[in-house]
Parts: sequence; C-alpha cells; structure tokens
Amino acid sequence: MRPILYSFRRCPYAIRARLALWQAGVVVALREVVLRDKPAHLLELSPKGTVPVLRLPDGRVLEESLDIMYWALRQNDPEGWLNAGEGAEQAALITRNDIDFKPLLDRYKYAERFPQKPAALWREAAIAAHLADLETRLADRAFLFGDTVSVADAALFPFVRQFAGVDPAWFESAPLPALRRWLKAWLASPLFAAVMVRHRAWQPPG
Ligand SMILES: N[C@@H](CCC(=O)N[C@@H](CS)C(=O)NCC(=O)O)C(=O)O
Repeated sequence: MRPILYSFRRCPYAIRARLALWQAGVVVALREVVLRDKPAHLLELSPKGTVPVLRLPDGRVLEESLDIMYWALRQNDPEGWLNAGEGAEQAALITRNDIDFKPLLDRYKYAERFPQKPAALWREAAIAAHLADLETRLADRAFLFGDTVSVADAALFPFVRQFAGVDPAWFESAPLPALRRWLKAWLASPLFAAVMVRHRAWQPPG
C-alpha cells in the first residue's frame, strides 16, 4: 500500500513536501484537495485541516510539511540534502522562513488586506528579514549551503517563488541577482516539473 498524500498543487508547504517525497523516490497516492471543500477523511486524519498531510501505510499521520520532508529524506536521500549543511543551521533558516518571512510575504501578496503599509514597504520588510541574507549566501555558491542542494533550499524555494510571483517585473530587476539565479535553477529543474503535474481534484469513491 502506498502512503496517501493530501496535497494542493500551488501550496508552498505542499510543494516542499512533494519535492522531498519525489527526491526520495517515495511513490504516494496523491489526493488533490479543494481547500474550500476538504475531504472528510483528511479532516479525520488531521482536524487542523491544512495540507500537506501524509498518511503512512502503518497508520501514522504526518501533518506538517517539514515532518514529511524529513521523513521522506530519512527513507532515501540520494543527493545528501540532509547533510548538505549543518542540520541546526538548515533548521534555523527554515524557521526564519516560516516564522518571520511567511507573514511578511502574505502582507506583500495580499497588501489590500494590510493597509498599515503599502505593498512596497511590506516587500522591503520581507527582504530585510530574510531575503537579503539568502542573497548574501547565494552570492558565492549555487545553493544555500554550498554546491549541492540542501533540505533548506527545497523548503524555502516555494516561498521565494511566491514572492517573485507577486510582481514578476519588479523581481526581474530587483537587487537580488543571486536569488534570481537560484530561483530560475529551481523553476527549470525536472524535479519541480515533476511535482507540479496537474491532478484532478480527488473525490472519495462511491
Ligand atoms: N504548518 C503547516 C502549514 C500548512 C498550510 O498552512 N497550508 C495551507 C495551504 S498553503 C492550508 O492548508 N490552509 C488551510 C486552508 O486554506 O483552509 C505545514 O507546514 O504543513
């Protein structure tokens, strides 16, 4: 029996989970969710109602994207994502992405809902909190911890993709050339193409 993955194609948390699962070669039964009409089985497994959720054949349920990434890579990590950088340092970057950057990204993306500041100032705050440091790291190496992909690269990429997508014309000439190069490499990768294949929304049988 395959693990079941409840997923949503464009969700950055679901994308990072799929990147790790595909990288590990873990074949899942993917169930594409409509977020406004979540399947009852998903909510039984994980009442908090977020995706991704992975149900393992032994009944264990992983309901956080990072748990899914680390579980997958512990099964199989063919290019050494887990060891590409020191574990605690990778985790610290991921925490900063999820705790500090993500709320600022949301404010930039949905600026009309956060009228305290114009979009450009939320964007500056997001750069100051996170992206400026990524730019510095990437200035002299291909990936965040060196010449090879780390779990942090995969965990952060879908969020940087969202940031770039808010105003693509601005991002194209932003003072973030190394980040742009890194993002382009991810967007052009066969792994990203593989995890973005479209699936029809899953319907429970019967
Ligand atoms: N901490 C969770 C966050 C997951 C999350 O927030 N996913 C969003 C979609 S991108 C979601 O499912 N939101 C619930 C909803 O929109 O109803 C994780 O890392 O898996």
